Amino acid sequence: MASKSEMAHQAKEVLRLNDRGTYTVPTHGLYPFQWNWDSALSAIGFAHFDEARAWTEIDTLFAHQWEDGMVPHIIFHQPDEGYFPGPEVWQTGRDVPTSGITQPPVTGFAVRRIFDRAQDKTLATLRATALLPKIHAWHQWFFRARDPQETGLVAIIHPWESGRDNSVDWDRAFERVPIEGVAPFTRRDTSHANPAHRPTDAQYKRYIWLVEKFRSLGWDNTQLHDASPFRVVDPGFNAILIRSCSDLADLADRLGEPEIADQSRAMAAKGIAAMETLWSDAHGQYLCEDRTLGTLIDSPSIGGILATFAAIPADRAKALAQRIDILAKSCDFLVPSHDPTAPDFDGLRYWRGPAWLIVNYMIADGMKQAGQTAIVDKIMSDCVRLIEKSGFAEYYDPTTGAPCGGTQFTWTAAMVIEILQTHEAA
Ligand code: 9WN
Repeated sequence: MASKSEMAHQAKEVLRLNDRGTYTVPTHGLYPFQWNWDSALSAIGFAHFDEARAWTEIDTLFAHQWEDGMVPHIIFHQPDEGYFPGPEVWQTGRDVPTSGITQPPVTGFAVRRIFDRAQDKTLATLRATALLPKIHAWHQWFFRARDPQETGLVAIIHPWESGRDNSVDWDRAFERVPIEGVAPFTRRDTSHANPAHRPTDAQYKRYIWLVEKFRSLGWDNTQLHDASPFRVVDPGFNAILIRSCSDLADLADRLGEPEIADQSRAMAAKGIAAMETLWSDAHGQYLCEDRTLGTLIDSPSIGGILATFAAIPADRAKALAQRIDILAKSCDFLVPSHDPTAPDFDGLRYWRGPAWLIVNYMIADGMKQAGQTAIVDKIMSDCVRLIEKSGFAEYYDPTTGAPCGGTQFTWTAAMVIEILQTHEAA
């Protein structure tokens, strides 16, 4: 790939290619619908050249928010045979079908970032003011439905909610999910992407077992948390929620919504304090917690590093920067989604090793806030090296930089636009 401006131009082309008018698909073929955190992060890319389109992306997502506050992880805007599981499996009973679980709530962060930079302040104020109570309702839903014991941290009840679908983090807890008794199905993902880059068949059976279980409970979120055999507290996921609460609080102050500001700040403060329970001195990073067992999960993944996206204490951020330096010794491209020296690392398989630009961006943003600038520069320049070497892939082998999963990927392209515009070292 040629110059930075040529790279930015190509990234824009990817966004246009995947633009369906009022929402984008993550990539043609493999993911033909709207995904939740993909849309929020992609809007940050759109905002650099089309602010109105960026706002529309998020508006469309929130037009499908459930009455209880949840924002689903997939909106099935149009029928498409190319993806499994489709609406006929989820059966959530919505007019426009959606899935019945959620995804990392990064919209609060994205909306604040787009608002802060907006050239068209009138439009930004209008759109952000309308979104504010909806995003707040989603955050409140999280603490109500996914933290019934009021610990300050929320659990995911399906690996798809984490956005890190087949992370090593879930393996042990996932063993509690039965593999038998699931209605027969045909996977579609493996006809679009290399099966060696995707989750296994056994994992898919468990993904679907959970969907069938939640469906049998009528997608009633007052029941799902306690009924799920899979309940894991992910530091990365919680950091995204906490960061979005803090950003929403700042936005609410500026838009004259003091009650939303106070409530958001309280949720963020409680979350930050509770995050300390996930710290592991032995690993030098945060770990996931198996909520069913009440124990930390001995798995050195990127979830515990992404915790830096929230305003964690400075000494923790410093330790995480050191942790990334250690990871850099065993791979050529930061940040691997799993420690390359750990036995379960797999550099090609999805969230069990590959590097992802969106996660790199959030980690770098957190490190920047914590003043860890050397590691920010290293991560950002690795992002650009990955694009130069392998184009706008879904994810990359952190050892070789080889492209994995889908191609011409929307959020990867969006991050490229964002990184080239905002980081001098890139
Ligand atoms: C299931 C769309 C999504 C991302 C997730 C990523 C992958 C879906 C899948 O693709 O998940 O939600 O079918 O594999 O893991 O983070 O949002 O890009």
